Amino acid sequence: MAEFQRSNTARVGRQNQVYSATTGARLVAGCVCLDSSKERVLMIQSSAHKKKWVLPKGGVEKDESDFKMTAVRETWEEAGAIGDIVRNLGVIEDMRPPKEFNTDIRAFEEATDPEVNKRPPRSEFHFFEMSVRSLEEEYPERCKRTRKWFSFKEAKEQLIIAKRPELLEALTRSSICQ
Ligand code: 5FA
Repeated sequence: MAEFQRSNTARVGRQNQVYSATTGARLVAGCVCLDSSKERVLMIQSSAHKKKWVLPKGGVEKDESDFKMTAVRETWEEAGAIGDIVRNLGVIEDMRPPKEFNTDIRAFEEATDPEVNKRPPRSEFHFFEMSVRSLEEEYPERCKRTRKWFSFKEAKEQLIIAKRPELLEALTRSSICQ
């Protein structure tokens, strides 16, 4: 990949968001950022829910040619982290029922009609493992949220509290010491 051009500003809005041509899922990419000892992962506060800690990630935009590019950009914008992508952690789908079904999610889950159960994913997450080389002090979202290192156990607890199974799956697929 060509050297990433780090911007001073974060991209905002959904007007350039890319969706899967086959399922309509929102395409998202991000990084599991590990320190050199692989004992700690870098997390950021969710901007929508400040008490929740999540992994840096965000939507693929129209001018981006691969998921890795998006993952590296989002990690820079949201966490100010620079490093090497050392592993592709694969795809994780967000299979939560669509919002219209939140009145009776169990009925939806238990539906016997195979057409009902074939619901498309809402989002498709493409995660990469980054070995962090440096954390910059100046980065686009430094005033929007904070970042913090967590052990595997602490990160797992936070992702369970935040109800983010897709992010916990990405963390578990990484080579963090458990
Ligand atoms: N979201 C919430 N829970 C989810 C789950 N279990 N599975 C999949 N998606 C889930 O919120 C970001 C988005 O994640 C929201 O649209 C929410 O519906 C969805 P967040 O992860 O709490 O992070 P954030 O509030 O910091 O969000 P942003 O960084 O502003 O937005 P994005 O992560 O979408 O990135 P982008 O705007 O830079 O493209």
